[in-house]
Amino acid sequence: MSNNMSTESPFVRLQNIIKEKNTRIILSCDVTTMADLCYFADLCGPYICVLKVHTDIIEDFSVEMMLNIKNIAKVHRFLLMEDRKFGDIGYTLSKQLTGFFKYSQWCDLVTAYPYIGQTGIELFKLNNIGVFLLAELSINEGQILPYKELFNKKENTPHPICGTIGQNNTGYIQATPGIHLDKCNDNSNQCYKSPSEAKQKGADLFIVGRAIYTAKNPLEAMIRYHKAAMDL
Ligand code: 6AU
Repeated sequence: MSNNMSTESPFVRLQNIIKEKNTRIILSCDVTTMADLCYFADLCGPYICVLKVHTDIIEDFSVEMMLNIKNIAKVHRFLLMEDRKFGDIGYTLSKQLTGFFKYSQWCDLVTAYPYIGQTGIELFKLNNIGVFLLAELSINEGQILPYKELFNKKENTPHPICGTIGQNNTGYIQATPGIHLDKCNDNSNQCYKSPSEAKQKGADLFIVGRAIYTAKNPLEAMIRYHKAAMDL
């Protein structure tokens, strides 16, 4: 079975969801069990446009449960993003899409390094999966990556390249990770900023993780970040 029988591109679906639900939050749900992922998908689903996952940190990953989460995504209207940061040659990428995690069955969006080149972009297009290209990491030693060349090819925008993951005005739709209202770093060099600081540096979408799913009251935190991003 291949992903997304929908004829609409992930770009169009994402834009429609952002408008209809009035949300600019991508929940980065970096939990380690499928039960927790299901729980947060349902709890936060109404407030987000995308649920971003790192499937390779989930200890009991199952495709069947992931397809259940896809159903939750249909109910609450959000897209599923795999934050694998793909960066390999076409042959390996195509094996990864159909391998253990079966991304091709449930993924709407992925993150990828620009090094995948046009070959990689075409592969995601074939699977109707939208790509957010890494422009710069949210760590102190983050460097600007060569994402512009792929973007500037007319045939790549708005589909399959839907946007960038970046910190400083990438010039395209920009999803910014490293968002927190109460902290400025973690213990691993993550650089946090508030939604309004991120907005000043070009953010259109805000990727929020631990600030929500490790909060004492995650629903309250979800609503707080949703509002903070909308009030800008
Ligand atoms: O809010 P946090 O710090 O709990 O989670 C941030 C999430 C993590 C990172 O793997 C991811 O965002 N991320 C990315 C992405 C989305 O590609 C890039 C980056 O530069 N920094 C970053 O934190 O899932």
